[in-house]
Amino acid sequence: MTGASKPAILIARAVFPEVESRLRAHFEVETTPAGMVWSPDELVQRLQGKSGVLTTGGERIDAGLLAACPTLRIAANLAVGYNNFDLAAMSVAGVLGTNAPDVLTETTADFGFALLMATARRVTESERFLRAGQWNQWSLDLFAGAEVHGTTLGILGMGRIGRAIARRGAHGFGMQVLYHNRSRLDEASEADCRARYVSKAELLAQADHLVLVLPYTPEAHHSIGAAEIAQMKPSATLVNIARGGIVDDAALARALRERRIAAAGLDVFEGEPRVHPDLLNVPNVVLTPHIASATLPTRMAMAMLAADNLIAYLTEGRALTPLNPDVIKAAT
Ligand code: 8YV
Repeated sequence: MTGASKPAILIARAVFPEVESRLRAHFEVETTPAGMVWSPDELVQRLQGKSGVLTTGGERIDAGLLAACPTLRIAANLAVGYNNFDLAAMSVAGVLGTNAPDVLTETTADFGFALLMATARRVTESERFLRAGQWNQWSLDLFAGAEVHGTTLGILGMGRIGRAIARRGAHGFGMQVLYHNRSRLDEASEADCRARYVSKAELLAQADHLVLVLPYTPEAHHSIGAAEIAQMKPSATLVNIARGGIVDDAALARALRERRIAAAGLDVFEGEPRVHPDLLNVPNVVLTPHIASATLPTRMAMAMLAADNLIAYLTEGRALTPLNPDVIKAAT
């Protein structure tokens, strides 16, 4: 393939050099400097004449952008979640969307458990105490936290990551696992992760540790707010590795301050990278900057999958993980 005949693509956030090289073998590539985040208008400008774009969850592909970027044929998301895509508008515009499932499942579940453990056992709160030079006395209940092994793990949203967390809880920590999901798992899957389906009300009431792993949709907005927190045990912890907006962050900060639940661990936030200021001022919350999938091998696999989707679609008209395959059918 000669340089002139290569399709043009944009990598909308800096990726690893190996991923860029793979893409350069097939495309005229415009990259984005490390640390740079394009505004929606800048993104539209950068996409002029481009056939494809590699996005992260931070770039919104909606009807306005699609109308202004008529050459675009595919947006490949470097994330399993794709609430930054208006898929219906993409299908109407004939633009394929792809995501990056599976390659991050186990790593993200590891982190869900890390955050659960850190939250229950007050890891960051006690570290702050030590670093501040306050460890000059000891008491029997110093940073006494919540038990994890043998307790009840609640999981809201039972996709691949939810099931991987359930397996860790059941097989590794002897936890009783309850879950609630839009649809119930089949018997074999329930047996594999030793999880029992319950109503959302029962999940809230029974869980000692509640982990949120559901995808963000408008219906999922504020799935956990003041009313839901009020149904939880005062000793419970809440972990959100799903998406900002699923939890009402202001209501959660209030509940944490008033000790309506024991503690929370949050990797995702409404309006991130901004964090609700009230969350920064309560001690019983562990806060991390959306890093659940962040190990180098996993981030590399996610970026390579996004790259391979761009290559497969723009050179062969197929995709590895299409979200709106109707677009492929319509194009052939
Ligand atoms: C991403 C995520 O790292 O895959 C997802 O849905 O939330 C994370 O793993 C993040 O969205 C950057 O694209």
